[in-house]
Amino acid sequence: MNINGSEKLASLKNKKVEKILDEYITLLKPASVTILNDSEKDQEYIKQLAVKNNEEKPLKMEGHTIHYDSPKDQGRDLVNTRVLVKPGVQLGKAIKTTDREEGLKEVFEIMDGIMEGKEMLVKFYCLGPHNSKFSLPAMQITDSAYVLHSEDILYRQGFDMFKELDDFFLFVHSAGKLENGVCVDIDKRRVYMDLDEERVFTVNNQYAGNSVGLKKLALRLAISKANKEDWLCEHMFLMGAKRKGRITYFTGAFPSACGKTSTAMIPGQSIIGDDIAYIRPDEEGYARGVNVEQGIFGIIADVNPKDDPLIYKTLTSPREIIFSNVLVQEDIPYWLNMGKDLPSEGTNFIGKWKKGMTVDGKEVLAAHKNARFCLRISELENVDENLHNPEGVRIRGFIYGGRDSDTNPPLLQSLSWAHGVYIGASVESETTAAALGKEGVRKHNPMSNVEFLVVPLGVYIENHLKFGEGLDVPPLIFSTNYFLKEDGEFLNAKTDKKVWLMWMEGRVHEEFGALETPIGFIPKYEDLKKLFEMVFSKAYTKNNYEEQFSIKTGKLLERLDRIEEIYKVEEDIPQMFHDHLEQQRERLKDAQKKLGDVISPFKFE
Ligand code: OXD
Ligand code: MN
Repeated sequence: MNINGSEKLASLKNKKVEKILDEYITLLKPASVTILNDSEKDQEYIKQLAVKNNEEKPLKMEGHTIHYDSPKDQGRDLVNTRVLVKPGVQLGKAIKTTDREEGLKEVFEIMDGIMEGKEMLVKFYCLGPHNSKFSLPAMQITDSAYVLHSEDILYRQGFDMFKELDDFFLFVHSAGKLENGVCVDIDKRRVYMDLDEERVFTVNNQYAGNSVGLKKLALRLAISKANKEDWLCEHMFLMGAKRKGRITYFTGAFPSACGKTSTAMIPGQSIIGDDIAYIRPDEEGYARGVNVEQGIFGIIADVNPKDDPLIYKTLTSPREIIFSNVLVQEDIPYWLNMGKDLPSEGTNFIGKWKKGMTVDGKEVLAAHKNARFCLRISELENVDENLHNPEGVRIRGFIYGGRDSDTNPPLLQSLSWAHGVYIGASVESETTAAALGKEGVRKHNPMSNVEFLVVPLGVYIENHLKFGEGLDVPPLIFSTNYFLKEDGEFLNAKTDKKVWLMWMEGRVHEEFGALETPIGFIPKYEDLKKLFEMVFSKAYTKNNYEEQFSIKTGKLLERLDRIEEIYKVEEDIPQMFHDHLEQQRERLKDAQKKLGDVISPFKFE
């Protein structure tokens, strides 16, 4: 077999890498193999290959390209993504598993010869900043230049880390058969995680949530590792909140498409990451975190000059960006709710598109709701100076967001770390387009991480409890809900999240008081009034406050029952979790009896 770049391989002197290559060359049977290092030249090679292979097409603006996924591969595959487990291993109801031996046999059969006639690409990356206790090395094998181009944007290069190293994550991917640069054998799509060997096999897909090893696949391997080693690997953004000339770092876990990227991008603040954080204790007893990534694979729908001015500006100027599954006309990309009229025809993920077109009786929108952009965080004006700091940053607050139209108030602070873990473990969200399946269904999503959990929920919750208890200054825990409605209308403007963030920042520095309710602390009216005035020069009325922050005991009790039902069938949930649930129920029932079903926040003064 002719290996391009064999001298690079030799320079690594890595027996394990060489063995892996032999093994997968034999299995995948590529026509050629190319080993890539961190050089500009190799990155340029990949960019050009993605275009040559038709997986990307250049757009009008310099550096912009468009990639399309199959109409059936527009989100993460929840059915065929599985953890391989040995006989007798139980991971609980939330996690899809397959017997390890059977799964390996199946996926190796699908992968046998899948790269015939194709070029196998091999590259090395670093999850987390370089030279840091957070760094985890990862090796990627793929036949998709789009996957490697995405990884070159989203992750730090890691070739040098592999010199004689034998502990790393491995991702083996093939897009399978392509037509017009798009993979076609979707019915044979598989994403199988082999935790024992810290490797993932993913095949017959291109949507980055399924194909890009270092993203959601590495997230799962790292969750397994973190839970064995007592640190946290979370589906969280990491950002700096700026107030009074200081900067305070927050992480936030939101289910997909629930305002996570736009929270991380709140104007006037700084961003470290929008999706995945590793968090470890530091010597002074604080939590420290890093962004695992260095780029954003963000949802592009709704990015418009009014709601997300910074991202919009970045997306509409020349720089390296991969757009996916948007509408293109005359080499210009268009997406849903971008703040201007869209053309009535063009090309999108189904091919040639015209307004009003239907497929299987359903109208096809101009662009997919889960269409994405992929760019480096360093391209953003609000990039935080600590993006690559090997020490990470001190995290003072965790934010858990959900998507809930009728129950939770927009903002809440937990009564304690353990109560915060209970809040995080009870996140519910109405489903969106980021995962395949029906939209708008209320789903339990603990720490917004449920789709990536590979350890039993009980172990995961226990690890959170222990993590906070081990800190001298644990992060405060908050929850937000941007989606509260009354008579079908949202009760908050999209931009209100900036006020919530300023309040959380003030709470960290003990500058605002709060009202204690049965479900946690809520802001005082006067503080919000001042913040709305200061941040937006906007009047915030008592009526606004009352509508948004009333405690709906009946609905909250119903929600609590739903959560209890779910946890009843999970094994080994820490007693402390059940205690918090029971205490919250008692507090709610008490308040309901004394103050009524829907309680004005002013009653808690
Ligand atoms: C993502 C997701 O793409 O969570 O970040 O789906
Ligand atoms: Mn995500």
